[in-house]
Amino acid sequence: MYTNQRINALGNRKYLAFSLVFLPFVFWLSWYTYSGNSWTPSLPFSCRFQYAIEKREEIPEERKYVDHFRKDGSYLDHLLEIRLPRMNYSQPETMNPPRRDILVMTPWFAPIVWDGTFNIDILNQQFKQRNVRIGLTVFAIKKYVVFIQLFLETAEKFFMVGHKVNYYIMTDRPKDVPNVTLAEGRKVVVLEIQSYARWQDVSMRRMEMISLFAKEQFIQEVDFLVCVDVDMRFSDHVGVEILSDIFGTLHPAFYRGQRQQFTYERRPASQAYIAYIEGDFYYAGGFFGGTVDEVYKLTNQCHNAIMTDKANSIEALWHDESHLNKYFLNHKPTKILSPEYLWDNSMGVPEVLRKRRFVAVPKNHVQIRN
Ligand code: UD2
Repeated sequence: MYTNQRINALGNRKYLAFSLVFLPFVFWLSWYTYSGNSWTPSLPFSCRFQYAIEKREEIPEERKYVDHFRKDGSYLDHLLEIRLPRMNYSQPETMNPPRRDILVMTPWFAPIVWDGTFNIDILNQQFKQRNVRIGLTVFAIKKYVVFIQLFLETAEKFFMVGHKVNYYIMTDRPKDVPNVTLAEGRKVVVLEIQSYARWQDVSMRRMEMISLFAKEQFIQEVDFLVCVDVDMRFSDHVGVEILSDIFGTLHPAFYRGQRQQFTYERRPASQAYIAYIEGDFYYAGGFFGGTVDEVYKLTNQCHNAIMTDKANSIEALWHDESHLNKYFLNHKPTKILSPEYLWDNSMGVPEVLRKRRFVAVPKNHVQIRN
């Protein structure tokens, strides 16, 4: 009897222990699901997921939910219903292309962006629905800080107007970055970096810096990166029509040229070497971009090639620009910007150029680089 009571009591205690420890554990397990490095609640997931998609820029930690469920097919079940509103615009005509004077498509079906080839209202709607965030990286080392003010002021007028923009200003002189009034949803992020004695190294190290910050910071903060020279001003619309996985820009001095005339690196000893029988276009070092992933791949690969050249005591003819051209030979850009997006007024204004959107600020090279 005593024994039986003990057994019953023991049984009751076991049952109590089971209820107190095991049941909450089972409940906890069903509540949580493993996500990457962290435990995340799964029950309220669909609400959080929608919320994460809609508000992700306000609560960056929510991105991990989105990223986790993208890996899994259930993401497709949770997609928001996205459709364009009714819009009024002229019909695209199959037999009447808007431009006949220029190439608008590469042989690998990448569009070449010229004025008249796109409808910005449709594109703005599409990118707004994606709540796109754009990072504009620009380097202002040593005396080049003098260009920041005009660059930012004109960017506020013409660059990605109505969209979210982070201006990433990489400089060795953070105190010299001027205060410029910015529209809502846009901010300046000053990143202090080291300077190099030679201007060639300043130019080439941009690849290293962009790849480092892409991995550490940009990937958390923006969807696309646009990487440009600072000694420039925006003088007409530059918007979401430029965005694509990976894009480059036709250099203003070579967009009409034959590949043999391009100033590619021609010495086989360099990683940037391109033979005379190769090459599609000559791309400018001063304007490229894409998704953060793709820009990371590009800049990381170009930086490694620059370092290999350095170890072999060779420096490509046009520095980072030569390596960029080599990269684009092997990894074709998914969109190409016409020279409207990088022009130098000292080259005049050919008829084909209906707009000059981003133009070089005249400078004394020796004075400013010294
Ligand atoms: C020309 C071309 C550019 C590229 C480059 C080759 C045009 C409009 N531009 O630009 O596309 O072919 O030559 O290198 O045709 N920088 C500093 N501090 C320095 C030096 C450079 O911050 O002391 C940065 C800055 O962001 C500048 C960029 O590096 O915009 C390139 O500068 P650059 O003066 O070498 O290039 P630039 O204007 O002659």
